[in-house]
Amino acid sequence: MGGDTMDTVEQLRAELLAAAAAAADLKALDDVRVAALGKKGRITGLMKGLGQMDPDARKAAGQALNVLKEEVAAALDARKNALDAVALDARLSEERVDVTLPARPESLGAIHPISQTIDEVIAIFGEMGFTVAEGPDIEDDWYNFTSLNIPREHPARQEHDTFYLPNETVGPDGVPGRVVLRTHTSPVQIRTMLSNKPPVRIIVPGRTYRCDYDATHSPMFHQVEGLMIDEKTHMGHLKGALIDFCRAFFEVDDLPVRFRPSYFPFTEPSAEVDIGCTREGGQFRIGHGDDWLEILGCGMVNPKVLENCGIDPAKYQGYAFGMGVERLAMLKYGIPDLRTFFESDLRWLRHYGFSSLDVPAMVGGLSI
Ligand code: 2NM
Repeated sequence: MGGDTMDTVEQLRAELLAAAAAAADLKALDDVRVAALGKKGRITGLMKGLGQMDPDARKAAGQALNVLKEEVAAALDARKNALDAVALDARLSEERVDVTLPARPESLGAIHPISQTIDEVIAIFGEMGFTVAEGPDIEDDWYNFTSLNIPREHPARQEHDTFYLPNETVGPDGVPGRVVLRTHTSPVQIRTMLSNKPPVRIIVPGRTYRCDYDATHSPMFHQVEGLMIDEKTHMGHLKGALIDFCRAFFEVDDLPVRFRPSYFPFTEPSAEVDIGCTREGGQFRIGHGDDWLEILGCGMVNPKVLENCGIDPAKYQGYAFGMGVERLAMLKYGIPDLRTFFESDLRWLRHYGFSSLDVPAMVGGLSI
């Protein structure tokens, strides 16, 4: 029996190692394992037979079977590792993703021209050292009107121009007033002056609200306003910054810019800024010609406004300006109708929208 067992072990070794190496998949490999080492497996069966042997033969056969068992287990392990590696390779190549490819079947989503225009204005003034400030859309009468030297009788305060809310508050001046949807972003400048010492250099983009709706007015629209305050700030700084802005925004180096005297309660003196254009029928071309297009308002901050914000007008002066974002976007991007900005028409958005990768920056020109 001893010699028989040894022959059997040799034969079984050759057979099982070949079967393990040939197993084509994990299921076949497991069948080999069960057939060799399972409860009714062939090695297990031989081991069960050891009990019937005489002691010497049992020792030799037992050792041989243990070695065989180890060898077969090792061969099964090795084959399993090889099959696992092949399966992993197959899965990795099947699930391969090239993250550098553009989204397919087409890129979805676009930056709204209002957002694009605001980002462009921020990029230009950012280069000049302005930082962005924001504030609430719902304001108190004092921040929206009183602090800005807008008198009680001023038409802007009238019911039909301003969205008044039912609530009442008492302003820092102790006078009760209504809560409003801000009619300009200027209350953010007021809040910034109240909580920061000069120098102040901020740009304030945001939604604004006026009770007005026709082809050129939307009840919600966007403004960007700016404020610069320091000890020796003067009208020359205002002119330089705004001329540079106009030329950068419209990307015309020699764009004609003119300052026309005007009036705002919050600035003194005040001006409106026109840029050169030619009118061809209903259309116009910005940059050349003998016609003018108004694009922003500005002025030196009224000393009364500085005083209202705790800033000494004998020590500090400042300039401020404001512009309508929809108007800027319409002029720059040839959008003919204001109302289309807010219709959420997908065809319009795809046509006038911008790539999210096309981030406005002054380096390399504003638009690429
Ligand atoms: C404009 C035109 C002129 C302006 C003034 C101020 C403040 F708060 F400093 F007084 N902020 N914005 C201003 C001045 C706004 O928009 C057409």
